[in-house]
Amino acid sequence: MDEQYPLNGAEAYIALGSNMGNREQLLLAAIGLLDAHPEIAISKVSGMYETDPVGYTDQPPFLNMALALRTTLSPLLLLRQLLEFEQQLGRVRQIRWGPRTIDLDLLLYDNVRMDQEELTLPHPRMMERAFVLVPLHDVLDQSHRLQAEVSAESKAALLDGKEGITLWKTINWRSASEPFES
Ligand code: X6L
Ligand code: MG
Ligand code: MG
Repeated sequence: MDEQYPLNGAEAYIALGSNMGNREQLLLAAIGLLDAHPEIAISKVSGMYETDPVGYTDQPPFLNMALALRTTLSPLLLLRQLLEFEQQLGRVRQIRWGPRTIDLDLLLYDNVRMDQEELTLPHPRMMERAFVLVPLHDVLDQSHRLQAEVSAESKAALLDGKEGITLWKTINWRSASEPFES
């Protein structure tokens, strides 16, 4: 049997960003690595948004996305796996807030709150970043406790246009665990 068992475990949300190299291919490669992991199952994939750089603005525009996934990894093990995937996809940390091939940020993990040197949950700055909230809104569960806030903030950001966020493309993504059509 090549079919995977359904993966229960925790619900986590990940933000992805790329502004070096073939941004779209890098985002797709990151999704592929995540989906191939035996303890991670992707449940939803956002649109791909092109976004003006924030923080350090003298760099190329980003493509940003978000994913909803289920995982049996703990928060810290999931974070370390994300950092390992960044390395596999050629991430080299040079300038703080500078260009990167791929950035994989853990935003939310169930309702876990933690504040450790290695990891803070929820992500401490996610609600201030439209390039995170707009894609997150695409994948956030309807019944999530942050749904109203994320929805309001992301709609405002898209409408006023000041945030420099535009939908770049929508991808057709299917989980490896879904059956193929015959
Ligand atoms: C004042 C000072 C205001 C710093 C904002 C915001 C710093 C965001 C860093 C900030 C400040 C960040 C991305 C990005 C970065 C991304 C887009 C960061 C880390 N990552 N811009 N800038 N997308 N559009 O993924 O998020 S650097
Ligand atoms: Mg980031
Ligand atoms: Mg990061």
